[in-house]
Amino acid sequence: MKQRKASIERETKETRIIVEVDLDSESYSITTPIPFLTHMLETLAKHSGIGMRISAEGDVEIDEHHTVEDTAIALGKALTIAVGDKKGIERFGDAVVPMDESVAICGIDVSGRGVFRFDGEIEGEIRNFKAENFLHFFETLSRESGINIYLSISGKNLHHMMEAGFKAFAISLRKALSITHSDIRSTKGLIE
Ligand SMILES: [Mn+2]
Repeated sequence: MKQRKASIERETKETRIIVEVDLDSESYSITTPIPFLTHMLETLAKHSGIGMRISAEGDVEIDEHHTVEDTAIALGKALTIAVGDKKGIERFGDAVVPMDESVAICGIDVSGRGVFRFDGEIEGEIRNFKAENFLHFFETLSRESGINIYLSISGKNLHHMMEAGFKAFAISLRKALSITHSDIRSTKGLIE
């Protein structure tokens, strides 16, 4: 089987991001200047079963926005390349993840289009990671990876809500990117 890997290096005046993904490996190492983002990316790697090496640096003294956004851009681009022509992938994936009083519901379609829809109310901040940047991460990742992501979260504890969201997305991704047949899962014969 063709190797499903990619690496992206992206440097701007605001950030420097290196992302390597290997859909058929499981090892990961994540470094970012935003501890909660690191925690979420490790959660994503662990539960998606996707091998990831992510090294992010950025101007977090201004706001964590640039670093979160650019990490999502690089990860999205890497996933697009690693997924390739989408031959044999399951394409759709979903998960419901309860985490104590919170619950996240996710459904994804590796469609090549990249629309993000969020249902719920999420606000607040954990250290230097704001809920608005949690949403911005998924919106950006969706656009750059061409994966439609539906995410619904309810709960009270912000840490649980965001972590359940990342876990539900990770499990959905593991299902959707798994090789389950030998064809293209579309009546068009093409997924784009
Ligand atoms: Mn946690």
